[in-house]
Amino acid sequence: MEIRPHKAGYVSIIGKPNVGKSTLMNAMVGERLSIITSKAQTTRHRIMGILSGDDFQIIYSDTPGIIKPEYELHETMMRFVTSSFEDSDLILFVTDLYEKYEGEKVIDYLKDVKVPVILVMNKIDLAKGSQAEDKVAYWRELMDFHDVVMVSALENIGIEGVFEKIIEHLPEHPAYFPKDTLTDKPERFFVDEMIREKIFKQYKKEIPYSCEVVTTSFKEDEKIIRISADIYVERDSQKGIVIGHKGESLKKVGTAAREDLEIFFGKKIFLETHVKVEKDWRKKEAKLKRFGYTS
Ligand code: GDP
Ligand code: MG
Ligand code: K
Repeated sequence: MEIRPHKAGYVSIIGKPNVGKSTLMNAMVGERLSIITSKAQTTRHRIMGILSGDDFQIIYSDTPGIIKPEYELHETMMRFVTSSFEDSDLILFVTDLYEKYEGEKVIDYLKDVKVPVILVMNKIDLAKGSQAEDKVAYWRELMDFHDVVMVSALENIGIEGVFEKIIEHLPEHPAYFPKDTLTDKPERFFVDEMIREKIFKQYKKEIPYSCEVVTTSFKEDEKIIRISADIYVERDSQKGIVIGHKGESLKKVGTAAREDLEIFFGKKIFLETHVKVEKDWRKKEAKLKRFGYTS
């Protein structure tokens, strides 16, 4: 048997809101690791899903999408998008049947990046006639992509093909993370994301973007799962808003999250949330700690 060299790298999933980036990442990683909601741009952070095998490790990041600078631009978000271009080893540029023909703007960014870019045409389950092929032809006119794949992230069509292309274009490199990194505590990761999703539904404007959720305890008994989570905000004023009058806003978030978690885990959930005010670096440290990277 041929021995393949170990490959590893960071794969950025980019594209406009609602083209299906989160759905695609989840289809590839096989777990619901990032927020999927019809509300655009809920992903502030680089959310990583890590997929490891004997001879590969793919580290996915799900970005907030390419946003026009004049449209609802949060400077930090744009910086984040750009930095994820620069950090990655491979870019999956996701588009769908419905993205308007104005690709030139995106291509300006993509032409400058030095890593391979794979075009992923998503939602082919909805394609009529040669719609998907026509769209692909349009994009290929604009840029010479390293590869093109047509998929339906929702219907799980073509996902294996994306995976093969990723492996093909990834650099030879040892694993970046221990191979059991996310299989270690996927439940906590999932709880974080679920609470974050409810925060996005509950609060307006910048509040969701200032929140970070860290599940601090997850104890599963035969009949009930007891979960504690900290919600970090940056300022006292935000803490007040998150908690709400007589705690009602936070209660709504907790109830909505609990209901979905009960469906997901198929068990009764006891969910406790605490709101904490911490500076940015503290939140990052808390995240890292949870994955065991700092002492
Ligand atoms: P993102 O904003 O790019 O992360 O997009 P999402 O993954 O949140 O998906 C946006 C919407 O498109 C959701 O309602 C998904 O269910 C839907 N969607 C994603 N992929 C597909 C697909 O392959 N086919 C269809 N029909 N819908 C999809
Ligand atoms: Mg998304
Ligand atoms: K997302």
